[in-house]
Amino acid sequence: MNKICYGCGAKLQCTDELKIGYIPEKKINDSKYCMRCFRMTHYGENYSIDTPKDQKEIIRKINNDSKFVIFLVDFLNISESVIKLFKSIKKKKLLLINKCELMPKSVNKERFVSFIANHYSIIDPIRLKGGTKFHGAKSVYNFLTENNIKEAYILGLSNSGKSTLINDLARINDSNVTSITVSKRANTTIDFIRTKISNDLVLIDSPGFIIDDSLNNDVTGKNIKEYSMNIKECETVGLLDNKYFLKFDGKTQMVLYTNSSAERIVKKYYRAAPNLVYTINVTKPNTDIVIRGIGFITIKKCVNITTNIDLKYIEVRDSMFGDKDE
Ligand SMILES: Nc1nc2c(ncn2[C@@H]2O[C@H](COP(=O)(O)OP(=O)(O)OP(=O)(O)O)[C@@H](O)[C@H]2O)c(=O)[nH]1
Ligand SMILES: [Mg+2]
Repeated sequence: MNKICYGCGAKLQCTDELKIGYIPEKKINDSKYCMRCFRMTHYGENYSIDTPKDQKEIIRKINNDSKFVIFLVDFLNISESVIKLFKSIKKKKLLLINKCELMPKSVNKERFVSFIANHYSIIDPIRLKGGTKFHGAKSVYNFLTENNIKEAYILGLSNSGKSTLINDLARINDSNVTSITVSKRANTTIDFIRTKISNDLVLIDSPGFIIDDSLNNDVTGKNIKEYSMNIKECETVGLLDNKYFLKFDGKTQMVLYTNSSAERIVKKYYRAAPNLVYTINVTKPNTDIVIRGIGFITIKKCVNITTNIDLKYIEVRDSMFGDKDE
């Protein structure tokens, strides 16, 4: 049998219910989806598989091909590790920053794009996407037609919105292709899925990348939100059910951008917070502390922070949103 699930790209099989692509034998002739995609779409069941396609193999395949690449990352997850992955693609490519409708309204989009280009030394085009109508996919369609791109891989981080983009572009083009499965979970798409959007456009969906050096690999999330807090001297912020702490030695304002649930973020004063062995010195006002896997925190004032988060998960950069109060 050589049928492929339209929802996730896995090869359909009727022998092992616990493996990807399973479909009961009696359904094989009239269903386009595997059981997992069917359940995700119809019952909102949400389960990931833990055997994603090898990331190096994906990059190798793309680099041996001549097609254009659209690389998606949502603004929450921009980090050195992700940009390194983006740069490992040696093809003509676009960095597409997604879910931008959730950025603070005051962010100057042009300044933001030039900051990303300069800070991460990116020479490829960068575009922002997000919105209420088709999640802002029309701008991507315009980019593809303006640049005469007829075939492209859609690559990027898991949960960044790759499959959603293809479904949206199909709807914009009134195409009646079968929808690809989308979900809030990691690794929804299992294998490459080729979709003919129109006579002039073919897009290839791909399994999402998971960043290795991430503190929290559960990319499942609510939508990205910001939490603003005024911090007093020696106050401590607990993250992810008080598993991680940040203790501030001075007064500042901080804004946390994350897709973890609000109830998992608490602010408390600890006389002696446990094992805060790492130090981050914020030497410039408006600095971002990126905690890969959680999001990032903009710190408004110079302050020293002690934490139990290993610094290998942390990146310090100028605030990518700039001084919004300017
Ligand atoms: N706010 C917002 N959410 C979006 C946007 N695009 C996609 N999403 C949401 O992001 C989540 C992940 O979307 P998918 O399209 O399944 O992501 P993916 O990149 O294909 O994920 P994998 O298949 O796991 O690699 C879903 O909950 C989408 O509704 C957007 O522009 N804005
Ligand atoms: Mg997908």
